[in-house]
Amino acid sequence: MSIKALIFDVDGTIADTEETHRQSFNAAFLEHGLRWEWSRDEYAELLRTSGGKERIAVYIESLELGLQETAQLKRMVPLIHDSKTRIYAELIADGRAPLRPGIARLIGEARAAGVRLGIASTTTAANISALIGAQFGAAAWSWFEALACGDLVANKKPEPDIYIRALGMLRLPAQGCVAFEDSVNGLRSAKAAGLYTVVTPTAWSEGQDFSSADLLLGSLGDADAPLAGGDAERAGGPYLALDRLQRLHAAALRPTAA
Ligand code: XBP
Ligand code: MG
Repeated sequence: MSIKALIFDVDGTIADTEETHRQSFNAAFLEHGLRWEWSRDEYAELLRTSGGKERIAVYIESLELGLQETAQLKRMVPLIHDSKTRIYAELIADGRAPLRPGIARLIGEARAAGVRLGIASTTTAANISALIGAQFGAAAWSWFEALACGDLVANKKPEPDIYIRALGMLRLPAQGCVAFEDSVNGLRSAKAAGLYTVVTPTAWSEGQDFSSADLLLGSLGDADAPLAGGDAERAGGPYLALDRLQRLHAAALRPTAA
């Protein structure tokens, strides 16, 4: 099998979590006495910045306040983000962000076939732990041999650093791995690290430029959420099975005729 590991992005890919993130940001602002409230449209724009702390900082800059007030607010960012992470983990624990179609199935197929698993995410380990725990159970944490996330790298997506870190943890070359992403930042990060990349956009990322994706699907599909039309054609059926992905990945590795 040419695929040695599957490396999953988290937010938007494993589960559609950004609405819960948005609510958590707004609750944290309130907790810190800030009269900020990010609407869905505003948040969709702010999502172009990877990283919650970086996103808050970009928002503060957009307020165009005086130098002193801007600096004072920026000093609050780590505390605001800690509150936001606590609130998010509490919200996610109640199972409100279900796994996207095909995630549990494909992870099960990979485990049965001895294909290793990794995570490459911008969010924090605490957030990932809350989601994995809520959706798979705490024991699932051990399924993922590589957990590359949050501030482990200075340069977040779309830079390739987080995927390079995950590959290093797995001690695998990019050519032996497949990345799963939902956003253009994530796609660019995975492609820059040299990985075959499957993109399953969400409403938050629809319309972004996914032209460099190796495979673009509405979701990975499942028996109870079958793919149709072009998605089913590209996936080779009502859902993307590991053996089909294996054939697509192997074909992509073959040198194209000159
Ligand atoms: C998506 C992100 C994260 C989340 C918020 O991460 O960019 O910043 O929006 O989580 P992924 P934090 O790479 O998993 O798609 O506030 O913890 O950053
Ligand atoms: Mg994502």
